[in-house]
Amino acid sequence: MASTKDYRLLCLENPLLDIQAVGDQALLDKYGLKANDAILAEETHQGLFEDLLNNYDAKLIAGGAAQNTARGAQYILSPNSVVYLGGVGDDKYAAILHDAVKQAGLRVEYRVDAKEKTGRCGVVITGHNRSLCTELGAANHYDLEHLKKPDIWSLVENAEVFYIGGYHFTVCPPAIMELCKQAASANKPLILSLSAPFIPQFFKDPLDASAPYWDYVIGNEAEAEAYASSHDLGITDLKEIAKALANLPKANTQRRRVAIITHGTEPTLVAVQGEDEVKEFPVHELSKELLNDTNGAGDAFAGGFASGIVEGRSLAESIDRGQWLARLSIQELGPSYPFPKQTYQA
Ligand code: 26A
Repeated sequence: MASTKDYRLLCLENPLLDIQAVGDQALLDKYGLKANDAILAEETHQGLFEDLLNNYDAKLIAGGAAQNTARGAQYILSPNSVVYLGGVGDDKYAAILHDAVKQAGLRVEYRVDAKEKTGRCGVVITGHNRSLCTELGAANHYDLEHLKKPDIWSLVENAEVFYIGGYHFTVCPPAIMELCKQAASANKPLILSLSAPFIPQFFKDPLDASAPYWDYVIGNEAEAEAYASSHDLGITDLKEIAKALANLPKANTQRRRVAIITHGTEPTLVAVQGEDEVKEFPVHELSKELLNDTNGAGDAFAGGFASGIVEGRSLAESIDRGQWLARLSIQELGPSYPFPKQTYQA
């Protein structure tokens, strides 16, 4: 096994297997899904997974938002740079995840639950939209005990940068807070993704408890808007929301917070704590014929961005890496990256 010192970026969230297919409005309607959304599965969604597999030519693809990000960062960084934590079951879906991360050179430390099944995410693609419906399964049983095991905790202590997928607020906020406090006390950067509109809407309290510890906060336009409305900011302009996020109170005052809002094919917005100007970074264009699907585009952006932060690159280059990796990922099926590998050039 490689030495724990090698892992520069440590990521935490929910490992899932994506069951992804191209669907149609009728399928969305049948399960009451919105074309572009991410939700937790309820009783009424139970049939979706079988439906996708039996009637829609679904593919099984490694997913879990921050696991996609971790694979993405590892895609750019030198070998043995990224480690990912989360919970899985002891089943064939976990085996598929193990294969995928092995190919990606990502080290994972899964908490294996003997009783629960590996989580799955039904992905319905309609045009440029993707609807995500997740049954967390074993991912929902990640716990502080796993994080605090001496061999895992030493990975935490040796990491240089932390990445937390906001979806994990539905699972284990205490584990998130441990990483937050560790980052601040060691003056290491922590990156948080808002992940989905329902996180600021319905997991506001644990999200807010972690806010002082965000060095970088990343969200898309829908997540930013959900944050603004659930926090009664009274603003809808994305640049103003970016500024508000950047200027929230901060625990570690040695680093100024940066808020990043992605916006599909519109420019990425970047606000820095204490600065008036919100910068715009145009995305890397992709012709329509080359687009495969957008599932995982945001995760890929975060992976490229995190790779820049790990390597101490400028904010502009880190954003550029994010846009570069997102552009590559949307040409693949699901949240994947092309092999043979392409090399980022600043
Ligand atoms: C808690 N929830 C709902 C989730 C997710 C999730 N990853 C972690 N937790 N819901 C969807 N995903 C993942 O998001 C990726 C696309 O951004 C899917 O597995 C998909 O790969």
